[in-house]
Amino acid sequence: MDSTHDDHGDDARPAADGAIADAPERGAAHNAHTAAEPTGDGGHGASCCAPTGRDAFLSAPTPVALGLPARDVSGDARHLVEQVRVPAQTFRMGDGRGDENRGDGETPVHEVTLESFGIDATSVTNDDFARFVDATGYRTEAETWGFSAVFHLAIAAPAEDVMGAPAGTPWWRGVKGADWRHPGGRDSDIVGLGDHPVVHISWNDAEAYCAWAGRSLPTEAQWEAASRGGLDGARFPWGDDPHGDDSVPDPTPKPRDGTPWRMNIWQGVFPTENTLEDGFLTTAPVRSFEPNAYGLWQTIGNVWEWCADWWHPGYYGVSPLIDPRGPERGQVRVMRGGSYLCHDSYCNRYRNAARSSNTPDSSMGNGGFRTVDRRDDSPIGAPV
Ligand SMILES: [Ca+2]
Ligand SMILES: [Ca+2]
Ligand SMILES: [Cu+2]
Repeated sequence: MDSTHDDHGDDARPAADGAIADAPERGAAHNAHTAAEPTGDGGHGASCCAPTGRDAFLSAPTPVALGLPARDVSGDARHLVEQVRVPAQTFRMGDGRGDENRGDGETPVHEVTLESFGIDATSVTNDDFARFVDATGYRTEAETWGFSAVFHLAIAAPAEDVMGAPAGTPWWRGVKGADWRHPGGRDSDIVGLGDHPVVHISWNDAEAYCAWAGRSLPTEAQWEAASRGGLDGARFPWGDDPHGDDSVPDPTPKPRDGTPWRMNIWQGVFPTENTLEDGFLTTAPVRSFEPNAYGLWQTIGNVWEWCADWWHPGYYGVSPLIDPRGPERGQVRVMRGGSYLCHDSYCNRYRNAARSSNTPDSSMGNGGFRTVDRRDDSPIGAPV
């Protein structure tokens, strides 16, 4: 195993994309990274709505082998999530409104050209993920590590299962026994939640699903183009108003204060009092609210969605104009869209342009994914 490390010399950063079979190295690399330079909680993204890495909960994590899919073959009818088509386009990527959280790297706004691609209309659900696990016996990283991150009001576990809270984000707990089948801990289950997004899914878990399903995680550019739904520069998939769209009649039932919400985020006083104006404390069924003009549901809010790319705050300044795929190396992977925990007072990352990230082995109760048509490795326009 360690021979695979030679290519990287003393460079402790994880291997480049696609090294799904390289679990032992990645685990070691993760530990090296977090020991040498903890991601911290002040500078960027992951601190408010998502815990930052497993080491936030564990001072001395035990490296463990990942469970890998029993089979790695292209899917036939395995991946049953409805597909929508994003047309070929050149769009303006990034935040042009000054909404950015400092350090997230949402600027500069830059034009990006993409070919057409198919993408999941919804995030992958518990029912979808169960088909994968039934077929492969795959064990998620939350199961392998024995714990995952749960929002304090969503814990359903005896006190002895609840680990500490990371500094700076006291609303997160590591909960032993929390995983995709037990989103709040051992006293919870997913009965009746088959159409909710699967959560407690690490980037590595999502990649394993993709390998089985013959799919890929979206690149960050694909995700943003899909979420924008063709609306140039808009803050949200439907426009700029978090409560609706000025130009389109809104069929969403009115919540009790008369203000319709178009997404599942947090209303009230974060992190203690959720007024549930949008109807949901944690996850909502994937077809809640209204889809955007391309037919995508809930890119914004509900659950964070992993992207294929490594994250770097300076990437937009150097990224290629055509089909950008992220930095070649990195330590954290991009997450997009925000979650049911996003609230103005702590995190306004429930926007098309917003960026966050986490280590590839991190999992949490508000983290899931959706997939796109499998990518080949040749850049658009390259000779075939
Ligand atoms: Ca909510
Ligand atoms: Ca989402
Ligand atoms: Cu947030």
